[in-house]
Amino acid sequence: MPEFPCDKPVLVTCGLPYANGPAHIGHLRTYIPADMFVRTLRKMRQDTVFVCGSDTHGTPIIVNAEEHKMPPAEFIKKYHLLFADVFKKFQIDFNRYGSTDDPTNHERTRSIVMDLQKNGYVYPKTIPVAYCKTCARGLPDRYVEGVCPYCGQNARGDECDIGCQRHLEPGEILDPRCKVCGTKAEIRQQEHFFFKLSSFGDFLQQYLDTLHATPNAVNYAMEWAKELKDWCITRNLEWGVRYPGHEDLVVYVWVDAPIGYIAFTEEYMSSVGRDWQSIWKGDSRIIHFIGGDIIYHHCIFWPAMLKGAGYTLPWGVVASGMIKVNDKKFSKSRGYIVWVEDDYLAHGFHPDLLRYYILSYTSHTKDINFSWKEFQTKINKELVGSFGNFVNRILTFIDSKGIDVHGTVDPEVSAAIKVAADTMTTEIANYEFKKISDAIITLSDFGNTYFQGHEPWKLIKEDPAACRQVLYNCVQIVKALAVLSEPLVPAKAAEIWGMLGYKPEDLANASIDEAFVPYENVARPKPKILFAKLEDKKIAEMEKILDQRVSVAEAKARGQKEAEPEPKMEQITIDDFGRMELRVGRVVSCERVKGSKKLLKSMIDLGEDKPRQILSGIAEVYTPEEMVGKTVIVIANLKPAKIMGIESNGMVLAADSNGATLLTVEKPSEPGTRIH
Ligand code: B3M
Ligand code: ZN
Repeated sequence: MPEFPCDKPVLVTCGLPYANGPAHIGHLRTYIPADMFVRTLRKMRQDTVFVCGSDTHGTPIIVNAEEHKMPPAEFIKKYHLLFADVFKKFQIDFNRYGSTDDPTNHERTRSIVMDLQKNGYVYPKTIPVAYCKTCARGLPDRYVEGVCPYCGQNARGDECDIGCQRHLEPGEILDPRCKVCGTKAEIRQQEHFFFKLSSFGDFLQQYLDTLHATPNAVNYAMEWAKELKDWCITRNLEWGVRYPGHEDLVVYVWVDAPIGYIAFTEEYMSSVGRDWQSIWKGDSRIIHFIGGDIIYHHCIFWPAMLKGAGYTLPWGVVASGMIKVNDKKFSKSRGYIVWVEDDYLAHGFHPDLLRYYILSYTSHTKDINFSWKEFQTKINKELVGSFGNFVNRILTFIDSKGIDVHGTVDPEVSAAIKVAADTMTTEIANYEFKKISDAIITLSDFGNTYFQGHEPWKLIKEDPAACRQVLYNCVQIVKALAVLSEPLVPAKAAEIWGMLGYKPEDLANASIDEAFVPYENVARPKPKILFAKLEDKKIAEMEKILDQRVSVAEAKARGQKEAEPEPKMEQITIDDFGRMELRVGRVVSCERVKGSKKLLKSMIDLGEDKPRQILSGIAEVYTPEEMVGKTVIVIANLKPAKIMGIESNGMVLAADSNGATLLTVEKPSEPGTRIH
């Protein structure tokens, strides 16, 4: 049984962008595929609702609004409108693009919190929270920076964003400092409210088994579901949704943000006279499209919260890979970023080109690299060279030669169209957008070969009837291409529809079957070029902009380093050093730690009766295979520690350059040799 269409309503949502800065192409990595998914389901006559909105609460917003000297309400409005506008330009067509500050969301959030309280899933507890004396305020979440207790990387107060991606609870972060002024944070005791996440372990293990998720999402979540801690759901902030009964607190942003999905559904459904409960309390399929960095929130917190409050659970979670720029990790501060408005649209690039690039680059869960050169090559070869070339060739030929477009469709041509249509209907349920876009280009390649092989420019003189027949088949392929490519490149597909003599705005409502309905000859306007070639000069200009941004960022980073005084080095005595047992070790075996991108688990021979198990955060620099046999230096008398529930007995030393390089000895030494 194919998964779609089904007789239940489908709700598709996209991770909510924080309304705290302009859109960059990293954002589109999630929204464009979700939009293609929705358009395809609708072509399959699946009842589908599509919502999203701005995430307007939490410290990321407040910190930024403060920096811009704007009240948060004004600040979020500005970026909310910007995002809504970008989505419109890219034809990412939400039924509702709301805001988590909408009254509907305040109400829904408070109601869910009260449901959780009523069902016994919330309790108060006094906990240590960070406080900054200099700024005279509490330091929730992103107001505090420090060290991740799990992987040792620099982390934000509520998440280990660079390291292991874990959610961090208030009070968990080590060495907390105030983000605004750098002061070491003071710890104070305060009453907060906790959600009993730990009681959902068995439920989540079972639930994750049935979830229709991309493998990247389930695999991580399965590991995390084994070690659940209760979750602090209140914060001392002014801005946010007031916590019911304790109006001096607001709920944590990761409570009211996903509840936005429900609120936006309510807003849309009531605007069209439908009942939102058919989706959130009834038998439906809720599918969340998210970035690969918010899996924890969507596969752990969110289903537990919905379960606890008695709402329908998500049916699917689709987590995308990331975008790199020039093969470097996307980074605003290092200049590896492409802004949607300023870099892309303002320079006259058509939104559909980027839609195509993102959808066809690689499978949805893998990382995409964006470089202007690759963009140019891909667009020129596939969209200009195959797809656009075919459409324009056919429409220009029939127009200039005055061909009367009548005939029958060859079985060979129907079969080629069917392959593309079938790929679409089967692969959409596997979230394989690239396979679908490839099938569309295969169809235009087929069309080009068909046209070329039948040499209609010769037939027109020798056998006009045969020529007409060939062109009829070609026009049928053009029609099918318009129908099938609408979810991929909606604006360009509508242009084709117009060139075929139909109303462009009608295309979105055409079902997949329309690709097989024989073309009926109607009056057509003069064909226009569908895709123009991207010229070298233009691409070179764009590369220059990016390169300059990176150089400026590098210069800034260098300047900052020079300006920062070297931290004062604390002096120790030889006895202090002597307390440390440094020994030579040899790596006997090594493997990755499941659920962590950073950690390797090594068994290291230290000349003792059995090798020691030691974890190190070097998996991004060393593979397990290359670790085996290496001679390393180990602190042998470090207190054992548990990281991700795995014991580590010692520490392997590495220099902190360029993502870590291991220390070793200059001449061969036996495992266990002491270092003085
Ligand atoms: N606003 C953005 C992020 O962390 C965050 C998503 C909320 S989804 C409910 O990617
Ligand atoms: Zn971490």
